[in-house]
Amino acid sequence: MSKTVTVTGAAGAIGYAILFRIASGQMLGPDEKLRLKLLEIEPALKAAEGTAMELYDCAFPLLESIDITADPKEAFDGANVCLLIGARPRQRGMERADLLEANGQIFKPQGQAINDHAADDVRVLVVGNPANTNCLIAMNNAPDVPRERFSAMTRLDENRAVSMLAQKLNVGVEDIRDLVVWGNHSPTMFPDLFNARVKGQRAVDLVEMEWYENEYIPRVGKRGAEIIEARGASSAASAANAAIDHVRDWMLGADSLHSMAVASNGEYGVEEGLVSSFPVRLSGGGEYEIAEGLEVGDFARSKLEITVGELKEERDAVKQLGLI
Ligand code: NAX
Repeated sequence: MSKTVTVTGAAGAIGYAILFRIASGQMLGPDEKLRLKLLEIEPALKAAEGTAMELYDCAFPLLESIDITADPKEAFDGANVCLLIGARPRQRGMERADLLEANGQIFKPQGQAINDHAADDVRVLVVGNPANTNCLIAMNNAPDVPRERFSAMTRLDENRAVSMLAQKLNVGVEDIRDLVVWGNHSPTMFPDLFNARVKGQRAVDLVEMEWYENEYIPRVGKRGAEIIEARGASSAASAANAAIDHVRDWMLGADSLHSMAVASNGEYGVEEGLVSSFPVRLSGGGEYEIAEGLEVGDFARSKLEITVGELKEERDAVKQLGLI
C-alpha cells in the first residue's frame, strides 16, 4: 500500500524545495510508493500545478499520483503524513495577536479536517510559523487524533546548532551527537551543549562559557534572520531538508537524540499540553519518546524558563481568541 502525503503551501519556496525530495524517496524510504496531495489557496493553485508538472517530468518511480486542491477536506482525505508548511507571514505593523489570529484561521480548520478525514495512522509536522503554536491549534482541533501524532519543526535549529559547533571545534558534523534544541522555534530557543557529545566528550567542556552564552546561543536563535539578510529571502532548502530529516527519523528511526516540538506531559517542568521542543528518542514507526533524566542545571533551567514562558504567552493568546 502506498502512503498519502499531504503538503500545504505547496507552491511556496519550501514546497518547491521539498516536494522533489519527498517524491524521490528521501523522506519515507526508497521502497515506499506515495501519492501527493497539494493544498494551496486559490490564487496559488496554478503555480502548484506548475510544480506538479515538473514532478511528473522527473518520472519518479515511487510517485503514483498528484492531486491539487484548495479544499482542506480533500487535501487531508486519507493522509498518512501531513506537512503543514503554508502559513500567514507577519506583515508590517502586525501585532503578535493579529499574527496568531490569522494563523488560527488556517490551522484550526486544517486540524478539524485532519481529525475528520486523515488516515487512522496520520502523522503531522507543522513547519509554518509560529510553528509551535500553530501545531497547538491544529492538535487541539483534532480531538480524535492522539496528540502524539502532532509535532512542530525545530530540526532546522538543531541542524544549524550542529553545523556551527562543528565549525567551531573543527570536527565533522557526524562527530556530534545528541545536540538538541529546547522550547519555542523562535530566538528564545535553547541549544543544549550540556547533554551534547563530541566524540564522546561533553560539548560544553570543549567551549568557553562566554562563547556559548554570548555568541553561539544568539547566533543559532537568529540564524533565520541572518539568512534573510544575506539571501533576501528566508531559508527554504535548509528548512525543507530539516523537514525531511524530521519525518524520516520519526518514521524510520535514528540512533541519536533529536529535537522535536511535541505536546508536553509535564516533562522537565514544561507545563502539560504546551507544544515545546524536547530531546526525543526515535525508534521508527512514527513513535517518539521524550528522553528523560537528562542534565538540566541552573543555566539550562533559566533558558528553558524563558522559552517556555513565551510558549505559555502564545498559548494564552490563542485561548483568548477561542482558537483552542
Ligand atoms: P512562502 O511564502 O514561499 O510559501 C507559503 C505558501 O503557503 C504560499 O504558496 C501560500 O500561498 C501558501 N498558503 C498560505 N495560506 C495557505 C493555506 N491556508 N493553505 C494552504 N496553503 C497556504 O513561504 P515559505 O518560505 O515556503 O515558508 C513557509 C512557512 O515556513 C513560513 O511560515 C515560514 O515562516 C516557515 N518556516 C519555518 C521554519 C521552521 O524551522 N519551523 C524555518 C523556515 C521557514 O521560515
